Amino acid sequence: MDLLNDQKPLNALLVGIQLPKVSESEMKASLAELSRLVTTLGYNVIGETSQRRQSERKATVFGEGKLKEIATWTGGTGVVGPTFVKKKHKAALKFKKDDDEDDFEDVDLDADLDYSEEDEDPSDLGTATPAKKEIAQVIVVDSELSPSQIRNLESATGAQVLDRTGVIIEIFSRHARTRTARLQVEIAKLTYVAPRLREVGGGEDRGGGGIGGKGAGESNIELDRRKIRDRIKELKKEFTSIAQEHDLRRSRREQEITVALVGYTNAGKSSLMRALTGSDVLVADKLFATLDTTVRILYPETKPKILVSDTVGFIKKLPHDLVASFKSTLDEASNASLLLYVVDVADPTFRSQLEVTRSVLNEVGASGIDNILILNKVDKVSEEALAALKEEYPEAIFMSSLNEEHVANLRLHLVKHFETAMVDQNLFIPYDVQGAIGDIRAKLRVLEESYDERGVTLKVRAHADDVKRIRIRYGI
Ligand SMILES: Nc1nc2c(ncn2[C@@H]2O[C@H](COP(=O)(O)OP(=O)(O)OP(=O)(O)O)[C@@H](O)[C@H]2O)c(=O)[nH]1
Ligand SMILES: [Mg+2]
Repeated sequence: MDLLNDQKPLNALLVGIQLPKVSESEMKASLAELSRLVTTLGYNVIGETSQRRQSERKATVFGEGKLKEIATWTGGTGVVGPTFVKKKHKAALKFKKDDDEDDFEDVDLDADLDYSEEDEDPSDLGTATPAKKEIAQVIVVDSELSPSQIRNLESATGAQVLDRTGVIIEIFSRHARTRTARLQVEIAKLTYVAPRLREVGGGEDRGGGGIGGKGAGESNIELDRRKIRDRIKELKKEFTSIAQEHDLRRSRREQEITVALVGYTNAGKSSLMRALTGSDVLVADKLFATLDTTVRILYPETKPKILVSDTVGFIKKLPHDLVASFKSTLDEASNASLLLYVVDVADPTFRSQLEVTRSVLNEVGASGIDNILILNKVDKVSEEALAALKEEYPEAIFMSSLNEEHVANLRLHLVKHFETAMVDQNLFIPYDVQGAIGDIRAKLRVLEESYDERGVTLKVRAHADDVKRIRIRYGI
């Protein structure tokens, strides 16, 4: 992980494991996305390659031929050292997180590695050729690897090896700004890093020496791991207390109408939030710009007011530790009155991105909530493509969050959406009832008013519950 903090840009080679169910174009799209992620971290991507494999769990990850090809990019031997392939390391243990904070259980991340050989398809080999003198110092594999797999690849390539999960966690870690986001990221990061700890300085054999005796390296690692466990416990405790504050704030909002913007990273959620609420949330052409939930009022304000919340974006193969850590942030979505699924329609993979969004939201229990599909960034697609999309998604709202007219239409659509659940009622307020008129004007939409000698009659359009609350409060 140290290399990630290095100042000068390092060259990276991206490598994909193409599983049987993955098509050629899906593999390409996934590598293109990985390239954006890796560039976000400041690396210089110099090439990409992939290999078809039956599983992601091969001990050497790729076949002999592929490893040799990768080594031409890195200057390595292309051969996994004999002490590596079948060697299991104590440090490969991960402690399973449990709801009961004191109960950590060791789980071996290398347990289900497959040590068998697999034939290589010659058409996969040699497709990548390094440009002159360009050497990759880093290999980024588009999957999650076990600690032994990382070690084996490093042995064959002589380069630093990162996996997709590590890359995503690092980006989250750099973009986290608020205390909540930082805590969540740090918990996820430590959970990811702990089992991958190893001795620095190539002392990978130190832990294995002597029957029954612990090598110096191993005990150091164990010590570090215990420190990490303690730190995670501490962070979780701190987080629980913050989470309670958040819950409190959320339950105060429960009476209010909230619209949550959800969707893949970079879809344009924050841009839409800005446009709808006139706020200045961060908009950036980078992945995972937003890691916290922000809540603002729909502008111009409606009565009752509509709250809009912006949430963390999703990505394919979102590391599980991150989903768990960000669950409370996503709770914002599961408590919303309406979800806006924001999609970047100019991205050729938007359909699978929508799938990812749906499945993560299912996981956090937000699947039953009303939703509207927003196909955003229409300014980036051709007229013909747009016409075809309109047939494919007749229900969707097509728009650009950069277009004021489109945004105004969406606002109107939202207002109407909530109004259909409203009823028109007459409220009679005798002159001797104090405060009621002001309260009603602040909270409900008043359509008409008429006065007589006994009091005021207001015709309001509002949710039946809200009207009932006012009636009870003022006895009217
Ligand atoms: N052309 C075009 N670009 C847009 C549109 N909406 C957003 N963008 C751009 O897309 C990029 C990402 O926008 P954000 O609003 O930060 O995306 P996000 O969904 O909040 O992304 P994360 O916070 O990373 O999840 C920015 O460069 C925006 O300017 C649009 O309608 N058209
Ligand atoms: Mg954002």
